[in-house]
Amino acid sequence: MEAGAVHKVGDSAGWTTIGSLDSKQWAVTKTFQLGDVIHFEYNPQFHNVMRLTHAMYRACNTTAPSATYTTGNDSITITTRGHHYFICGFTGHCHSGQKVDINVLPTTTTAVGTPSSSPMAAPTLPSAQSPGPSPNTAASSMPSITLAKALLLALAILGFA
Ligand SMILES: [Cu+2]
Repeated sequence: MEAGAVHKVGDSAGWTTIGSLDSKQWAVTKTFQLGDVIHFEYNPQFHNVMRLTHAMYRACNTTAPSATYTTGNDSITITTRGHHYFICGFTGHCHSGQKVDINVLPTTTTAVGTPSSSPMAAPTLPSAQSPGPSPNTAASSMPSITLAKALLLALAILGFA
């Protein structure tokens, strides 16, 4: 198996309550695949890592984690698809946003003995062709044009203020 990418949670800030809003944003901007490593770096005196179910993650319920990591330098390899929920188990930290949702998308890029390595990874879009613009579309799109004009006008006013 290919060595997966290593994702350091929170990037340079690490796993912390400081800038925790970025922690959620951090996960959103990443693409996770099977075999990738989620790396948590933190001060174990102040933080830990708990793996939870979705319900417990949402509630910041730390009573029965699936796993707990406490070294301050934890690497967790993702071996299953779907969501992986991690929080800090220290009181209040999860509630203040020290939680992360690692979503491994169901991409089929596992190169297990595929002879033809054609790049077929492109998503197949449903070929739902609309039957051409009807005369009604022009009329129905009028309000949005007016709205766009109003928005542009508002922006222009703001720009000149
Ligand atoms: Cu913490």
